[in-house]
Amino acid sequence: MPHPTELGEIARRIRAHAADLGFADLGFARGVPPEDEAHLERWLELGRHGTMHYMARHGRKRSRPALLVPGTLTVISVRMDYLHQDALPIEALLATPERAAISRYALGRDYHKVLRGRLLRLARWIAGEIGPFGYRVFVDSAPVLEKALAREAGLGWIGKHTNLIHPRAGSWFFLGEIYTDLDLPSDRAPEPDRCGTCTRCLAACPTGAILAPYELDARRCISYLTIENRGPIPLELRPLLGNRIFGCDDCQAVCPWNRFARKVSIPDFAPRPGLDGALLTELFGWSEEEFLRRTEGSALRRAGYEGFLRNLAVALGNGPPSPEAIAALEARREHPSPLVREHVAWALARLTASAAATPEAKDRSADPPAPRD
Ligand code: B12
Ligand code: SF4
Ligand code: SF4
Repeated sequence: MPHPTELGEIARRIRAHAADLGFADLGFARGVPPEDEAHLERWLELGRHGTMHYMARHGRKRSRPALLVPGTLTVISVRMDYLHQDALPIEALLATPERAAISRYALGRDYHKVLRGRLLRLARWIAGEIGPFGYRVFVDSAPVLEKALAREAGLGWIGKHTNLIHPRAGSWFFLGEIYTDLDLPSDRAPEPDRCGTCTRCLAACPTGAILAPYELDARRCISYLTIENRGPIPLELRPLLGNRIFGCDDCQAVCPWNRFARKVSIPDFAPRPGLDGALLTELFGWSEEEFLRRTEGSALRRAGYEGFLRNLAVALGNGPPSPEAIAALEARREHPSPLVREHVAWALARLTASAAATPEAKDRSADPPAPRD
């Protein structure tokens, strides 16, 4: 173990090497204050985690690093920007309802793999510099309170939409950590909360999932509904999803601090060919084999093939009642999965109703239009 006076210099060099590995920032945290633990526990008690049972499974290991990895003294927290220069603006996709709006973070290679590989390289480099030390690397892979740790490490503040924001870099970034038994100095104070009187994210959320500033009900969040949720999407929320088939970016897209976000050219985060701006009907035509092949090493895998079709059915049902959309849904009417069949039936009923309600249809038929749900 190095002498304490050497540790400040080591911390400086770790930060410099992290930048060489592509991390946008790095800081050191000892743990999180008791308020975060209390908020987490209240959130769980209120059931706001829905079916994400892994959020409740590990007790206080999530809020106390040394309970998860005994001997942990310092958490090295990193962030990595992901908004790729080649990605289409999400606003443009939301304005074209026949196309799929995929959350910008999921267009390239799975971030867990990208960050984990680089964090391991960073940890091995540190060991090469100072000798063996105890460490574990995490990227959303264990009970870790990543945002609160990053805030304590000086990487930003948790905004009213509950994502971490940096005043000069916005919020389009991922977080990762190295839990270490090194006694590294916290060399930065946490960033102050700069949300001020702004409430844009609360107003922009399509499903009203941000119940109050800093309070997210995951059960209403489109990210949860389209990725984590394995069951049906609640009927009353389906029309609100629009064409968002995997995750949602709305609360971040309206955040004024994202004016300062830098776009990246990291090849791992470049959109996969044919994915960004793809037609819903095209994606809905993928076989399971094609889904598995096209989503190899991608975060999109997490929804599973059934979940992917479920989400696409909802998006098609929310889109224009074109012959192509109706034909694509008809082709999946007898899908072996009851989950997919039910969402397809919902979408077809909706499209048929809206086709009947268009002025052209009214001209063609004397029948009253079918009611919309
Ligand atoms: C569960 C989870 C989700 C859930 C729940 C989100 C949530 N806010 O908790 C769902 C599936 C909805 C989700 C969605 C998304 N996620 Co997510 N998710 C996680 C995960 C695994 C745990 C988050 C967690 O601890 N939640 C627990 C609750 C209690 O946390 P919280 O609501 O933020 O509350 C904290 C504070 O806000 C505060 N607090 C709570 N209540 C109150 C009340 C008051 C009054 C106050 C003052 C404070 C306060 O205390 C709590 C503890 O610190 C982390 C990875 C990890 N291991 O940390 C990624 C993570 C948070 N997700 C991430 C991302 C990118 C997303 C999405 C943007 C993806 C997308 N585009 O679809 C969305 C954003 C949705 C949103 N507005 O938050 C990134 C965020 C990066 C960043 N810049 O912050 C993370 C860190 C993954 C990573 N390694 O990069 N996610
Ligand atoms: S990700 Fe979308 S649904 Fe979830 S809180 Fe943000 S705006 Fe709302
Ligand atoms: S949109 Fe406004 S309130 Fe929401 S996180 Fe950004 S600055 Fe804070």
